[in-house]
Amino acid sequence: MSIESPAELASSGSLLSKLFRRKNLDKILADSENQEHKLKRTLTAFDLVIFGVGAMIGAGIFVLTGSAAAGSEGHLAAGPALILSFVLTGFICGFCALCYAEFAAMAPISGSAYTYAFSTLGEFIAWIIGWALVLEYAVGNMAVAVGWTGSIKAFLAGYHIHLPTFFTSNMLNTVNTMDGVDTSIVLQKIPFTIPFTDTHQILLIQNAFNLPAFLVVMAVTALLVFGVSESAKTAAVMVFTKTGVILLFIAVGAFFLFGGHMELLHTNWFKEGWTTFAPNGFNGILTGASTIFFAYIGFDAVSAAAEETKNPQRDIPIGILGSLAICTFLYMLVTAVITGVVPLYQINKEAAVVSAMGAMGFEWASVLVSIGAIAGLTSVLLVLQMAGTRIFYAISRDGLLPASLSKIHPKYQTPHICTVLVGLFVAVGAGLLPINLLAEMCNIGTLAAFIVVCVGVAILRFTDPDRERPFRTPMGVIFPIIGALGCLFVMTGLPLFTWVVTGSWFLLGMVLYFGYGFSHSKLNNPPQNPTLTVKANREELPV
Ligand code: ALA
Repeated sequence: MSIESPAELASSGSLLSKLFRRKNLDKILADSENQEHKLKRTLTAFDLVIFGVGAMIGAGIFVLTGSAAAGSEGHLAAGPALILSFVLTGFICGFCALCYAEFAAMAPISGSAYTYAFSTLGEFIAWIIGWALVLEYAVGNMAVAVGWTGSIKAFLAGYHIHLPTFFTSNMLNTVNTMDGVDTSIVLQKIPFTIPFTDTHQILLIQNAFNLPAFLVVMAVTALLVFGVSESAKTAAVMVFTKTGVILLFIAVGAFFLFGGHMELLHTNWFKEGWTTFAPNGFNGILTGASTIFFAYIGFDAVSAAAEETKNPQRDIPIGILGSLAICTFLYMLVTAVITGVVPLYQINKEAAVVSAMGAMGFEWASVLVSIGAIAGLTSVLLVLQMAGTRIFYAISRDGLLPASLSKIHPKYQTPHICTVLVGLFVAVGAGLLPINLLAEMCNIGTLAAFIVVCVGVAILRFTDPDRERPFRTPMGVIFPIIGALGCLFVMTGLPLFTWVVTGSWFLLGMVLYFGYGFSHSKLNNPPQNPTLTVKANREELPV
């Protein structure tokens, strides 16, 4: 593989060569081994599976399953065939997971897709992917926080406590005029049709702010500023709680469905056949797949722990593929229970799992499931928020964002400035924007990152064939290509409106890169004395 040194790059000068300047993979690996505060290798394969499950089970399954199965503004209902959407997305993610596993085992370093892209496809693509990952982690977390409020509301509703809409709803909402709108809460109605979506949609500005979502994000931010090990312990407890309630939900559902309550079912789709099972055929399944893709987001975060893993070459592939397999299986069963026990039109789009439990008449279990959902969403908030700040940190360390973002707090040893900034951004977004738009924007960002990882793995097979690959995606470059095409395919199921909003995000990214990153990149300013600068650059996180 021909890798240019920073000095060569700086002197080569042309715009194109600067845009595609690459970091040397061997140098990144050597730096990570030699750094003063080397990360401790303590994690096992089991820990990584827990980590992956912790990052995945959240708003996707607890909340979005509802709107994906029953349909929402501009989205076709998948119906019970949402089970197949999970299989489809699970397979596509599986191909991408193999690529992540190959990359992470080959280069067990932090920074995930951003770092992989920097060493294979060059700085410009790495920046785009870094920017896409911010979309994945920060905007994804806004969606999770909105889902968190939904779960709190469902929990309190169990005790007949109903919180006022003006501080539990988002300021911006897309609603379908066909659904009837509660005009009492609408202060300003923008009477225009959102272009590109169905003609009955309107965008509303309500006199509302999602305060619980805002507060929970700020609490998570504080936890992350004060210490990562505390956050990890908190997340582990929450992972066990949420997995436990998911298993409880499936067990109660199986008892309900097969234990003599079949006559109670409203949507007995396994008796009535395909039209009830898949009300909108394949289109519904595809739309469902693009929405619930959100539920799979997080397995890639396992690769971020590569530098802290005892035997990364073996354990990272197990962690990524194991957590993906477990979640796919659980998601299919949960969807079967929800759509088996609740009629499509009655599925609660704010808290699908919790209210399905209530529909089965097990009040005590319903309370437990709400607690599990709240714990589950909180752990996702923690993991994604941490991953998001680490990406910002890595980008700023490379000079593409201001250096102050990678400053470490002297006492808490965490990147406090970028943690607080990301926290504020996420908290305000969670207070203002609707969950579906947020989740779909997050999906586009993640799908883009997945595509780059697949393409990167394929490219490296040709440009660097002799590098040791402790884990190899089988069948040459076929799986990476299928993974990349699969992601493109899922992307096509997302509404055009989401594309336009996401496009604006990337435009902002371009402005930042050409306005700042391009000229401040560390590769642009190669060290005069490399030894000294490597030391200066070692402002690494001790986590
Ligand atoms: N997969 C995570 C969730 O569903 C992001 O909340």
